[in-house]
Amino acid sequence: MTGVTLSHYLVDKQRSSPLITHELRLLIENIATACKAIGVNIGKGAIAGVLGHAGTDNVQGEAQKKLDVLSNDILIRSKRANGTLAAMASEEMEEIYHIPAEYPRGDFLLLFDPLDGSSNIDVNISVGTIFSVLRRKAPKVKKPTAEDFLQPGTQQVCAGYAVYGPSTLLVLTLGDGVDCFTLDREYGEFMLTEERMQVPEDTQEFAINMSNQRFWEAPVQRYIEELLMGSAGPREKDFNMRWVASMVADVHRILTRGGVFMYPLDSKTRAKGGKLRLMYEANPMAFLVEQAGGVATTGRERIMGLQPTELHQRVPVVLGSKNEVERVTRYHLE
Ligand code: P6P
Repeated sequence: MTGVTLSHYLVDKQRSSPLITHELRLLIENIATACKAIGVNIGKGAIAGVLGHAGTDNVQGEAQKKLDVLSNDILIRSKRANGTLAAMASEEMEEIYHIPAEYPRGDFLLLFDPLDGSSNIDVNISVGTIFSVLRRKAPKVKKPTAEDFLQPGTQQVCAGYAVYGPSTLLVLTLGDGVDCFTLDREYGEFMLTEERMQVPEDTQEFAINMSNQRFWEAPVQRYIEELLMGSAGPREKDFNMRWVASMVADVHRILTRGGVFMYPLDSKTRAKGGKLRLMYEANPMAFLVEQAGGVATTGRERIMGLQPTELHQRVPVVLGSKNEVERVTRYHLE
């Protein structure tokens, strides 16, 4: 086996940056191990009897898939004893998860969407795990509360995702660029396969759920209409559309070849503040996209600058190629 493993990469990072402590390195390796286990279960699919609904709903009121619950359990069980975390929060759990008294507590707060895009699971389309790491601000002696998690995205010390597709990839930022690892299934190691991913500033590819068109606000109507007019319209070039309905898959495509991803505020989601969740979808993805030279806004303001008000709050998301996201944001502000 030649190449740089995730562990080797993290040791090098720790050597060059005091910000990467032993605990953070341990946490990231732990997350990677959990993602490997999630990937194994996804890969087995029907054979392991893990497809279909769990028969329960999550805090969002969405029907949970068996793999949603299983992925959440894997992440919780694999992290609670490693001494790096003060607490955890998940899309699948209403309340934060406190580290049981028998285990040591650490200074980090871990947030995750254990299986994003799980509606695609039963039709064998790529899904992913999204995670975000914050440093706890309150003194260690105090029992963690949900308020400890309510920090702006700029406070993230690490963010990333695993995408379970033709390959299982782990894409990671520690605040110094975005690097990609491919799982070598033979050795069970994540191998460094792409360094310093960059989002091209321009693109001819957009991602949005067009079935919501009649609910969009005027700036989004205008922007998409111009794209659809192609070379005959004001943009004077043709555009292509992709919508996987799995944010991890769409964002990975954008980190790889550019594009603009939009889940904007619309009349259907306005009352809830949007569709996607700030703490464990929008913020980690915004961190990755910005670290790769892209831009991530709500359509009106920088996502990572938002002061969260509740753990499961939702926000509109417009992210990807700088010049396109800035154009969408400009239309909103005109
Ligand atoms: P829609 C998946 O449920 C998710 O949270 C994101 O991964 C994805 O981008 C979006 O929702 C898809 O939403 O309305 O197209 O099903």
